[in-house]
Amino acid sequence: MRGTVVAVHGHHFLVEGGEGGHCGIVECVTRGKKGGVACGDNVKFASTSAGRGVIESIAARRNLLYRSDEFRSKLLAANVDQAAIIVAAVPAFHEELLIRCLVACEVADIPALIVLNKADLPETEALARGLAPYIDLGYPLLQVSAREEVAALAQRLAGHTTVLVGASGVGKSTLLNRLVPDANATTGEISLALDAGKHTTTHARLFRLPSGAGALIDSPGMQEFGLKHLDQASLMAAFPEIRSRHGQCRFYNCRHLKEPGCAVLEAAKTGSILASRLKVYHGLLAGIR
Ligand SMILES: Nc1nc2c(ncn2[C@@H]2O[C@H](COP(=O)(O)OP(=O)(O)OP(=O)(O)O)[C@@H](O)[C@H]2O)c(=O)[nH]1
Ligand SMILES: [Mg+2]
Ligand SMILES: [Zn+2]
Repeated sequence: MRGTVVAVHGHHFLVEGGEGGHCGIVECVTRGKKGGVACGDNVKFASTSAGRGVIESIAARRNLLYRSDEFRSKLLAANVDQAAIIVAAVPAFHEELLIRCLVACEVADIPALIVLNKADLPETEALARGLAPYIDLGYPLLQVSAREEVAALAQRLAGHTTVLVGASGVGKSTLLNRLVPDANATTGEISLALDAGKHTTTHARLFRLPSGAGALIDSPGMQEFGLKHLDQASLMAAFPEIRSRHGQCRFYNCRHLKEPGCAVLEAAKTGSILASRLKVYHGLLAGIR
């Protein structure tokens, strides 16, 4: 039988059997130590008993969003149409995490949009201004409030499979519950002492949108987004403002570090490239060499 992985719990996977999940949920394991199954994967599985089965193979993926450190990879979602990176002014916004999420999407060839949640909070306005340059980079920026108005986001999601990613506490699961009312996802308070979320969601989970077309994948919030899987060429291609200046530096193999005649460094000097983004680029480059 064929199905879609809708939840990953360690070595157990919930698989929705049949097209659009009309055959119900089957709890599966993998044969041997295969691992590497992501939420959104299309799999072939064999039924072993009522409601249980074994995953036999994973179909070729259209794309895969994941993070990685020296030791391992953490798969976030496979076969998505887009990623919605959720940010908020509370808990404190960390731009480097946003940039790393965007880089991961670029490398995986997944279109990304930025969703500024908690528009009902007064702190949001300043952050919205700070994020405006991202629109010029080509990333759509939507302002929503999971407590008040999510229409702009609902419109963007219709008919697509979208993964929600971002820091803990930004409101991913709250947004999911608004958009998929019977999802009943657990949401958590924010730790005021730590100015951070409490890592309420522990597993990625896919939900069908109520309209029937499209799905939403909720994922656990992260503090860091490891990108050990980057190589130099894909790093340079992952920054639109660097990509668009390709061939404009004096040296054809310029890495935009401190080379003379570097078009990227020039642009940063005049403010047309964000210093914060260039800094993260340099950090990632240093991690590759
Ligand atoms: N004021 C305000 N609070 C919100 C909004 N959306 C979510 N929250 C609150 O933010 C807190 C965290 O929400 P969650 O949905 O659990 O956040 P999450 O991103 O799923 O967090 P993790 O599962 O830990 O990654 C909860 O107290 C929510 O009520 C919003 O639009 N406005
Ligand atoms: Mg959550
Ligand atoms: Zn350069």
